[in-house]
Amino acid sequence: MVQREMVEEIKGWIYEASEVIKAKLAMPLEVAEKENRSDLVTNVDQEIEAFFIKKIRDNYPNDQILGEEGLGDQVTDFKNRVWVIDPIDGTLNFIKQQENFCTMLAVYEDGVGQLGFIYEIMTDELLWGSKELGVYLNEKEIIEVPNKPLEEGLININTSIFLNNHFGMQELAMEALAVRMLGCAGIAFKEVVKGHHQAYVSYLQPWDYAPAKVIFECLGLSLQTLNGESLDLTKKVPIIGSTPIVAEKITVK
Ligand code: 2AM
Ligand code: CA
Ligand code: CA
Ligand code: CA
Repeated sequence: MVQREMVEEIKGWIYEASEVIKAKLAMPLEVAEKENRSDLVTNVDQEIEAFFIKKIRDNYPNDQILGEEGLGDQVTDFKNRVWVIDPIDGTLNFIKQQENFCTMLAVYEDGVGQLGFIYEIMTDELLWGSKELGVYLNEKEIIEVPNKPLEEGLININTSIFLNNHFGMQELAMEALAVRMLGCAGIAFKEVVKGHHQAYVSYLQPWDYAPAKVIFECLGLSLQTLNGESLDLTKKVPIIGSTPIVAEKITVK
């Protein structure tokens, strides 16, 4: 199938899911802890992951699915087509703020990113990228992102990395005009693409960065681990997404 048709189909699923999510915000959430007290999951995370999995299984029955909440497949290799789902990115914000969260989906073929979607539901802002069609913010094409240094802008750093000064990030942060902590990887990557932030640093799982990887590759933005390993979508890694000029300055410790 050509990417244009897949993009329209996936956009339809995302908008349908977002209506469910908005409706669920009016109801009490069931919240459970995962690894620690700030790592939470709700019934909505699970229901939305199940929603996307059904759509994919109905339309692409031979494909593998990697989903954060574990309702998909045990994906051990990225052969053929693999879908990556983060049903609610920024679950803590979803629970505490009812905003600043997004839903994310990516499509890879033989390990190569083809399509990536980051949808911030409450602002109705869909950032999507296609290897064939380019990158769009809703209907507007993004041709290039200004290659600005940290000194001229903002950096978004994961709370734990910043507070514990992992990788010397407090020193790096001092070079920026200010630090932001949005609590949502998808929105953080979107801010870099919009040119509002020059960098985003966090520990992330494959579903947290799979769509951004497609979009950043299309735009020539930099997305790499902080210790120089390539992003292979198999494990949790410390990551920096940034303008190329910022990436050049990051020396790995
Ligand atoms: P999530 O809400 O989908 O879990 C919060 O700083 C950002 O980091 C969110 O995008 C969150 O995604 C992601 N994240 C990755 N691993 C996390 C973890 N163990 N605990 C909380 N957030 C995590
Ligand atoms: Ca989570
Ligand atoms: Ca996430
Ligand atoms: Ca999630």
